[in-house]
Amino acid sequence: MKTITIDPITRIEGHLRIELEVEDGVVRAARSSGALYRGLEQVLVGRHPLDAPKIAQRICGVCPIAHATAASMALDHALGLDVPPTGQLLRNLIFGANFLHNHILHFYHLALLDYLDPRGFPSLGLAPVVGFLSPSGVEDRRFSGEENERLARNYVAALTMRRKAHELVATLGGKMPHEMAIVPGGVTCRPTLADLEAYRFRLKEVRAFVEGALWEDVLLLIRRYQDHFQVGRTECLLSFGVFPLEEGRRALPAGAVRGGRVERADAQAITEGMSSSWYSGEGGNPDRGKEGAYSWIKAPRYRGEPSEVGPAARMRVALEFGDEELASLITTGLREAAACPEELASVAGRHLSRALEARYIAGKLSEWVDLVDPAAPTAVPYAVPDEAVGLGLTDAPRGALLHSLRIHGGRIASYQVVSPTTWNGSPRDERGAPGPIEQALSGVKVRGDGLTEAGRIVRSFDPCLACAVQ
Ligand code: NFE
Repeated sequence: MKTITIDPITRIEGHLRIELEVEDGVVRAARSSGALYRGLEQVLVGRHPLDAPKIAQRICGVCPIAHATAASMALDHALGLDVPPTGQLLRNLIFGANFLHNHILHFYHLALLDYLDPRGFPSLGLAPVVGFLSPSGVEDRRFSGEENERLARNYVAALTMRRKAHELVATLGGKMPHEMAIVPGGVTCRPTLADLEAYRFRLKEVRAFVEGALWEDVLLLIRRYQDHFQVGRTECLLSFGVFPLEEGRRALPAGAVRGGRVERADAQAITEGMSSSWYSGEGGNPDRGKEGAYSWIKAPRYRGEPSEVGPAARMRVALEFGDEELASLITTGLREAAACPEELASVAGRHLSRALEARYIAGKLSEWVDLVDPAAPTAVPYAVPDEAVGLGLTDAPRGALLHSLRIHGGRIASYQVVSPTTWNGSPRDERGAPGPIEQALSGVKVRGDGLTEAGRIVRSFDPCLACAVQ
């Protein structure tokens, strides 16, 4: 048995250490370890509740809109606020644009370099960055010269598309990262017809890229790596759903998958353990010396099970609970990729899920922007009570996100964040059950230093350690 340590694993957000125990070229056990502590939950204690959406956004520069949204939803709940329909549409338009940014970023700039070989294309003007585009240690490259060239061109084009997606957020949210509009009760922005037209104009370009280049490139990757539907698999999935619509519906619905069955999700079934995490005491105080612990990430569980969250969970759940348009998009996508629903929670399935979801969201944003009435109210007034509790559940680009708070004496008395990578990157729980990334790595055949296989599996989850360690 030999131990392979990858520390840090690159091309993700934040600092993740992966340890593999390998025997006869097969991973017998894996450990995923969050190697930094942030503690934004502590920063929020004692603050005015209205500070929460602004401070919580500082958890992450990649998904700040997710934290602004979840914090505002927790305050909507605590303050008993009903967001008016136009306010909700505008929240969805800001958040949806951030999803598109995340998915383009993940495929082209984080994951694709595990497959791409762009050497020898001086015509692209990429010579100065070829070393960066061809990370060392990557084996099993299967694209032809022509395919590599197309992917490398789209890698560069994706940089512009990410800027445009950020501009979409800023058009309604004021700026990006860390937008200014999402508040308890709705949004502060009152878009003019010109703002809406600016949003439409940019969205058209980003949508064309998502439906064209991104979709075609993901399909190409899947066709060359069809066997990756069998690699990095997990079983239990969870989605809180995202993009609230009228009557409590969400455009991407909530649900859980256990034992191959899709069921309604129940927030009461969520627990969070710390047995392998560097926290101790009632309040979960940081304790780097804790015996047997190996991560700053805690171990959330759904009905006691480690559960994968993210696009694969959302697409799997949407096949069951999504509307006809969404279910048919996923069914057609699965057919084109020659895959079945059970294979979504795999390396290839996660890429497919993200691309399908990006197409769906881009289409929905185009519909929603046309529904905005610039004269309609976008927020409701509120008063902050002395005592209250609130819970905000939404999916973020990387999966299920929970914010909860208790208000006492008009101030935040406690604040909790359970982010997508807390779920996916979690360490073993008190039963010794490994987290989803650890499960996905177990049993995998590796070559040499394991960088190729482990990198592809871990990055397929799109981990963000900055979010995971509060
Ligand atoms: Ni820092 Fe985030 C998303 C959240 S992941 S990126 O998506 O919440 O843990």
